[in-house]
Amino acid sequence: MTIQNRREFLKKMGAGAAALALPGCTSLSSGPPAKRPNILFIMTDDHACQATSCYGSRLNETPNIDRLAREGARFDNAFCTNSICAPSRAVLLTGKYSHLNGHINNAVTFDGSQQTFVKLLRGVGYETAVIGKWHLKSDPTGFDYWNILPGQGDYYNPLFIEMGEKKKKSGYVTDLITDTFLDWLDGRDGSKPFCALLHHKAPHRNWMPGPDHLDLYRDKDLPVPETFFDDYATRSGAAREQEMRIADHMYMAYDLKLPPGEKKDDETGWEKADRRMWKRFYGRLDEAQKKAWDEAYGEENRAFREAGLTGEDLELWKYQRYVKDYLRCVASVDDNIGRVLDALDRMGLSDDTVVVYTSDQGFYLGEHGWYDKRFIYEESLRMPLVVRYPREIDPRSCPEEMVMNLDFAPTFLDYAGVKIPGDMQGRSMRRVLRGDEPSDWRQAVYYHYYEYPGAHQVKRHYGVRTHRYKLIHFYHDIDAWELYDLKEDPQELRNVYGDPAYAKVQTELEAELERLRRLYGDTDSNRYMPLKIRKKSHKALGCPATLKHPCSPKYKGGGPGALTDGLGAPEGKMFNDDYALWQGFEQSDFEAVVDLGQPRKVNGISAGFLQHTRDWIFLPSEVEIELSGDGKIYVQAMNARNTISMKKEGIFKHSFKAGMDGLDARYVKVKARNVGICPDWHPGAGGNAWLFIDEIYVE
Ligand code: SGN
Ligand code: CA
Repeated sequence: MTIQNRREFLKKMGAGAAALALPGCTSLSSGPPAKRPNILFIMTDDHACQATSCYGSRLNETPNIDRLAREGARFDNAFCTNSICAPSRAVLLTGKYSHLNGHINNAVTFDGSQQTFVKLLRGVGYETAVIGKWHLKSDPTGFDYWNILPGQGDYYNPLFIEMGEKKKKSGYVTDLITDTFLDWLDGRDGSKPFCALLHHKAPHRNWMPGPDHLDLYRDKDLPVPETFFDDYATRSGAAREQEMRIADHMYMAYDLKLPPGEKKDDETGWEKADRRMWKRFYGRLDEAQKKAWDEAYGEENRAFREAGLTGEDLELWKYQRYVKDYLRCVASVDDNIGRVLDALDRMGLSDDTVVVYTSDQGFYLGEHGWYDKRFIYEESLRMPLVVRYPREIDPRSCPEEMVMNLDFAPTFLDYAGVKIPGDMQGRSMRRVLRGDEPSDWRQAVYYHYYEYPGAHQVKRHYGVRTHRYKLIHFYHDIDAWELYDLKEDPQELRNVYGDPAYAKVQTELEAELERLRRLYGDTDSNRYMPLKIRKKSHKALGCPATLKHPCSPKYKGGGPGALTDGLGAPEGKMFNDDYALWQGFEQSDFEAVVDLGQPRKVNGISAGFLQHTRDWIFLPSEVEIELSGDGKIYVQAMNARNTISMKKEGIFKHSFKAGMDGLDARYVKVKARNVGICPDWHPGAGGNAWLFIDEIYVE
């Protein structure tokens, strides 16, 4: 009897037969199976369905992920609750939405003391491990073994942190993570079931292909998405004001692998940052790796420089370079999944292991002209999700239910026979996976994204998606609604919010959105709002500041003008708004001249600096203030070495007070020395230290 027949046979027998165990088969009853399965949770970072062949990719082949789908189930309606890395990871561990697990964006630190499914599994005798990308800032808790990349990690010769100990490994990150997992799998004593999180960095930005895939797609062009030249005509301002366009927001070297030319005097801040990042990333390659890299890109780069492309041709060139590199990273992921599946076969573990393949969210591969994620639109909301467990899941099944990353934790607990805690907000997918569709399964998913202001400037929004429609509310410094009919308009090009033809649908969705916000306890919209800051008046308010070294485009805090806009980050709440107010300097010093416009009486000068060492941000080692009447000859007014401990966190001001009468000056120069590299006691020891400055006040 094939599995399919067996299932049908049992169905025909009715509910009573559900507990019947056929000879040689596992019982299909609910509750713990005779043997608790192993759980292998493979997750990549930013892998879109559009780049997975079992999801009908037009771009590439992923034979090993396809194999999992063929031997198990493929979900076509799997969604994340907040389309960004660290929040997605926090959701999967806790089974709770971001507003409850506290991890609303990439800037905060995960509270590792809270309940996770991993801890619960460990409590009932599972051996637990996490290997690869972690990105939650605090050390992993609840794992017998952990070996993670610090932060985002590096593609080549990356640093790992194994149970608190730093180790640099030679090679390519996707291969190395897999090697580490296979070693761990081999070394287990085998008496306990295992739960392993195998989490890849790839194919995250900056999409550096591994040595085995550098030449893939070299001589062919890939199809361009139909929406590549989207003009966002019917959308709200959110789609126009983002900073994630392939055409406009990519670095030529760091992202597009065109080595910077000779240093020019009139380089923009953006170009300088690109040069620095390129040096850092390409600089990690050893000589042999560099040789292979240069051979792979050299000819194409030469041709590009000769061609002098502009306009749409240039945009399309960028698209091809970006997508090919992305897919090369995916190819390595797929090969390595093949290695893992072979190992499970070899070790006789395939039948007793629930293997999940997913990504922390989706990604844009040129759709709407974009890269990155964050929006509730389909490409970034959807995750690839395939699950194989031969004892319970039919080969080639395709459940249509809407599932979420919120459901992982309850699902794994269910497989292990552990009671699902009442405060977990997801639902076990186990019955859905057995083809036994619960009649009360959800008909809508709720979504909430927070990281604004922040990288890529995607506005804060929440929304609801049903099988057919999607309603979105963008808020904070915008108040705009969008409504899409996914059946008539699967590419979401026609916002029908306010269209009388959709009045009824709109009303129903508004009610559903409200219902879900209540259901999940997300009704307090102000809870995670960035602070409204009171503007403080001072003599340099609105005066131009000229920077000697450009700030990092990652933390540009509104640009140099923001140094004198009267808005300073207030103490206490500076961490949960993605440092939007701060200007960051990676390894470089800070030096700015503020022109007061005319000679003025200066009574005091101060500048605010941040120390948040978890994010490698340190106070400057030294601050100097100089004054000048003509902008040529400067006189030192203050020179102070920092005396505050590096282990103390917070905002600290360096100030200088003039005598009773004040001093006459038109130009104020503030210099701050970056500590340079993270000190020895720090997890990032030897890595680039950051200096963060906020307002320069002149009284
Ligand atoms: C980095 C990337 C962004 C990316 C975020 C978040 N910039 O900041 O492009 O959106 O990570 O990604 S980079 O210049 O550093 O590459 S996430 O996967 O961690 O959420
Ligand atoms: Ca991601």
